[in-house]
Amino acid sequence: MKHSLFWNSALVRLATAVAVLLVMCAGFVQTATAAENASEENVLNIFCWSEYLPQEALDKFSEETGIKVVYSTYESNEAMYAKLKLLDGKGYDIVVPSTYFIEQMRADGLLQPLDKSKLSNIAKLDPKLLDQEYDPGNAYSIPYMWGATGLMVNKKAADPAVITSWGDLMRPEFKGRIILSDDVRDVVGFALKLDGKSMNSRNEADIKKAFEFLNELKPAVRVFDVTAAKQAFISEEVVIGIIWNGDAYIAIEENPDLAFVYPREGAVLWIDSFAIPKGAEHMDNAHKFIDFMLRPENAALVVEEFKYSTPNLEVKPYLSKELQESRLIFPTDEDLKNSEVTMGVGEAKATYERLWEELKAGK
Ligand code: N2P
Repeated sequence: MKHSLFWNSALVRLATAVAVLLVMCAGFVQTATAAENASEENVLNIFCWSEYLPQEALDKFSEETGIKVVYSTYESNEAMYAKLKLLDGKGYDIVVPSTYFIEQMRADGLLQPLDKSKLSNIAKLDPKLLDQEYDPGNAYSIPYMWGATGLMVNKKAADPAVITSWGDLMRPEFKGRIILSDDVRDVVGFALKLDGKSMNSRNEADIKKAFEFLNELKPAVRVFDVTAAKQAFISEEVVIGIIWNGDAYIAIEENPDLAFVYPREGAVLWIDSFAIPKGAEHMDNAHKFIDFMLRPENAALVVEEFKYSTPNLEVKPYLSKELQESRLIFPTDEDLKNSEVTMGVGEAKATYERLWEELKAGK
């Protein structure tokens, strides 16, 4: 009896100790989860083009809000889209697709609608860039930056005054020293423009004809890589080709023999917008960030660093006179005559892609 009493009380003590331990553990686990949640709430995962978000702006955002920014980059819409598809829209809180990819991602259900009540600075954006066919009412996207894909030429190879057309790429003196973009719509876009067609043509015959021109041009092309264009022009590895206006500005600063041309048939324009993937876990932070970047003084940081055009109408006073007057950053209507923004091409997309693969493979 004594014996069993002893054991009973020992058991009770053990059970109590275990219970206390369990409660402590539970408390610990609970605190850990709470801490994790709190830190999760203070994170923002951004997936954006490389060289497109100034570190200064990200630091300023983190300082102001206490939200830690994790910034991953991509080099093309296609790369961003493939990753988002694979992750089923999870893993990122902000992405920055161009027009026709917003349309595609909306159709795929990869984006979620924005809460405009949290975006007080939309009113600062140029209405001309809002409410476009790829996202009526901007339900899913807010323009971040826009720009032009045009021609750059090295004065040592040709007088920029005589280079006025996409067709000038065919001049024999440029053979083997041409850079083109690795973006199908940029490249076919200019070939369509050269033929007097819309760069958003869905007409099979138009598209085929544009590819015939590109197949003829291809032997003269040294490389297809728009991200590498800035460096390739600065180092004079290439003397003519496709470049984005912001990269062109920076390249000219480094190598004054370079000049940018808005081709007379029209440049290929793009608008890149903030959007929130459907699986985003930090919706509030994402809205805070978009609204932060829409503030003119923050949008100005982007123009200062990357020299692209901004949809924000209140940015100019924050920029130096030189930037304000740059036709690379703020093209005139004349510069953009005949230019078009890349839009979705519906079913014709398959034709573009098939002929692009064939062009690249040299068929
Ligand atoms: C800058 C990216 C420019 C975006 N590196 C072109 N759509």
